[in-house]
Amino acid sequence: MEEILNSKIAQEFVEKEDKYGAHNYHPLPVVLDRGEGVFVWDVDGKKYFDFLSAYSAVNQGHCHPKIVNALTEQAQKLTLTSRAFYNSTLGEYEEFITKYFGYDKILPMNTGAEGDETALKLCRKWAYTKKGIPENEAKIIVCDGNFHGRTITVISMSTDPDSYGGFGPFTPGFVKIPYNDLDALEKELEDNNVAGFLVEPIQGEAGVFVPDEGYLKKAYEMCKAKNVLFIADEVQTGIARTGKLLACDYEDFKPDVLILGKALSGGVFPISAVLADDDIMLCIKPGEHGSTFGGNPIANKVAIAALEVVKEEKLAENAYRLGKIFREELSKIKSDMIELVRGKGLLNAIIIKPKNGKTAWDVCLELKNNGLIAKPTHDHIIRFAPPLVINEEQLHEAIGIIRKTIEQMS
Ligand code: IF1
Repeated sequence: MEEILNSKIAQEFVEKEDKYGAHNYHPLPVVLDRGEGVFVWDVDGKKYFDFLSAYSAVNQGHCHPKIVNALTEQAQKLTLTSRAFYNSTLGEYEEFITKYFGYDKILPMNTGAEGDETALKLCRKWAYTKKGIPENEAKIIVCDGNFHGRTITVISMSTDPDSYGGFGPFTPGFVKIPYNDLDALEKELEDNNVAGFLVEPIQGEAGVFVPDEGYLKKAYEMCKAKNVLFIADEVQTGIARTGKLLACDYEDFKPDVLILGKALSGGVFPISAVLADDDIMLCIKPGEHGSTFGGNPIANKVAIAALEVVKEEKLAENAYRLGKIFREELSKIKSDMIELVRGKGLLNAIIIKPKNGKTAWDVCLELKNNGLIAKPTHDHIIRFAPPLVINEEQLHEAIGIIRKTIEQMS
């Protein structure tokens, strides 16, 4: 366990987590206590730029007043009814979000993984009831390097040993192809038992892997030609993160099934959603799927507020404009530690070439000491994803911290 430099207070928090909590994470040695907008403070009162945004769940900024108010108001009225009964907030939310994204219906869930699981079940059900694939023969194509969550079926699709190692046996029915490879997709689509293609528009965990221009639209067209559902996992890339409301919007097509999570709540509550039109969504009949908290009154009100903030504060436009500045400025940093800068909107990453034995982790430790927190994905990539409410002055200050840190270490 890493020492927390010069802080006995923080050390006590770390030791308690270590003693009483599962060791399923290796956090950066910082103990966060408060958040507001683009900033977080640790237990010693030190202020940081948050350049992870809880893996793009806090796009609207920490503790956004409008979203927190929606949470607290509803929490004092009615928190949970289960779906055994109707409630006075669900229809309002369902109408709001389906019109917001342009779909007939939503199936409300809680975590991103549940959103992906729901989409997989929906796709299989559609395959058997509408496409006529023989029962239990449906196949779903996924991409190498994918990340869709941590449940057993979802890791059954994974190609990352850290995600699936030691958790078998795995759910069958998945076909893996290289990401950003239309020839490989075309070949697999020849199989009449293929029901769907599940893909992240940009692979976040893989290190902000942006596919070629036109890849997504062409893949969508190829799926349509073979009566295969295009399922977009926008849990991380959605809700304005990449400079458009959805990353798929860059290529102007509408996924058959859309999966949302994370910033759907602005980071104040676990909320996910699957959206689809009636011919797909109505394949699931009453009693065939659900969850205790799915579509709960707090989530419904929080999600409406979180989505209103995205439009009211023009977060997609801000992410688009500031993302260009961020990549331009980072590309100017003179250091052979930076191999590459890539991303879209305010979902970016730098590929670090280790120097003097220093890795991406060491860079993140130095960034923390200089007032900016981010976390490496894999050993050599640092993802930079600040809240989308960041302004240009704050962005330049943060870039200054990154530049100073990299130059110090080079
Ligand atoms: C962890 C990664 C990011 C996701 C996409 C579904 C989910 C995620 C595209 C599942 C979740 C989180 C999970 C979190 C770290 C983080 C992550 F590094 F794991 F891959 F963001 F890149 N689809 N991603 O990115 O959503 O069930 O977590 O609500 O597991 O450590 P969830």
